[in-house]
Amino acid sequence: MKRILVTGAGGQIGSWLVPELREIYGASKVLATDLRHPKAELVDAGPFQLVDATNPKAVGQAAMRHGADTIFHLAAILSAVGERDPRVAWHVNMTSLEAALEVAREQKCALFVPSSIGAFGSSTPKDPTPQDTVMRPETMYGITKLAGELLCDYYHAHFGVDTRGIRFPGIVSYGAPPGGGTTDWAVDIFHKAVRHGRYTCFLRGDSQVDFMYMPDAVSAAIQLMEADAARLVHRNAFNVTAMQLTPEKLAAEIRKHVPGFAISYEVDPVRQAIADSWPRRIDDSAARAEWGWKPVYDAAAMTTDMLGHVRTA
Ligand code: NAD
Ligand code: AKB
Repeated sequence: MKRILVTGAGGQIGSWLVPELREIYGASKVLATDLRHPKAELVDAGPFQLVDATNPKAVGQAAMRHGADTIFHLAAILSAVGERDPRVAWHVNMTSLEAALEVAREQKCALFVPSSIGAFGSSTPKDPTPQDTVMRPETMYGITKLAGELLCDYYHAHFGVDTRGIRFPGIVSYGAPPGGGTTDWAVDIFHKAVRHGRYTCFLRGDSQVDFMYMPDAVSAAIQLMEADAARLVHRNAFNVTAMQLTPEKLAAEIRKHVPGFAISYEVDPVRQAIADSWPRRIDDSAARAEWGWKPVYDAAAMTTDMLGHVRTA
């Protein structure tokens, strides 16, 4: 990777990934793009351009002018927002992906596309969830993620595009807030613990899915794009995980630092149904074997770090 374009750069992942890419490859080499103006830090620290990722011409021109050889395509609508307006989710997620794939094909760019644990559905084995298994997602978000994985495989097989992807679990971070997913509770809980000493969760206390801390998610994306292509069997997309959390379990971890922290529950049936349809523990042995995936943060280390940052924000 020498010259990089990032779509959806102002979101939860992009606001971490762009600074890390700029640190490694040089600030001027990483063009951040988004539909909206992101925080000043991202714009001041390197090139930024307003680009609608669903517009292939706009993405193509931005990539051409920047001389991009690699694209990180992050623009998307997430699971909970996607269920509120499924047609918009389909349009944004699929049109923008097709644009990124076509630009990658025409301009010979490598392409990173994040998938999600949302690409699995109720009929998938839940614990453990194998790398290769039944995939019948029930949300529009999940349908776009699975279709996206297949489209990326197609562009690799038929057009030789170097597509690579990760099925991210829920990601916990401070800074830019999450964009409307089912796993957002695991970020919000830290802010409410620090500010109010209590949190009302929209999922049941025993709802378990996979998670990771943002520094691990960013490292994973960069490590996969730097991996030796000859070692990659799966490409689109790799299971990765760092920890399994429930609201009860994370609340207990937070209570070690915030004595008396209280959690209560007001279950949202839509997001509960989504969480219930997702894996409880994914098997990430293919990522470990094919490109050396290994997380740094477990629940205890993440909780200590998150609370330190949220307290000083
Ligand atoms: P986010 O919602 O925080 O950010 C998405 C960004 O895309 C926003 O800045 C938004 O302005 C931008 N965007 C939306 N429509 C656009 C368009 N038409 N053109 C240009 N930009 C547009 O999402 P995120 O959490 O940063 O997720 C990035 C990617 O990672 C998505 O594909 C998401 O599905 C995937 N992912 C995220 C998580 C997670 O927990 N954050 C987990 C699994 C997968
Ligand atoms: C969401 O909840 O939609 C995302 C995801 C796991 O894909 N955080």
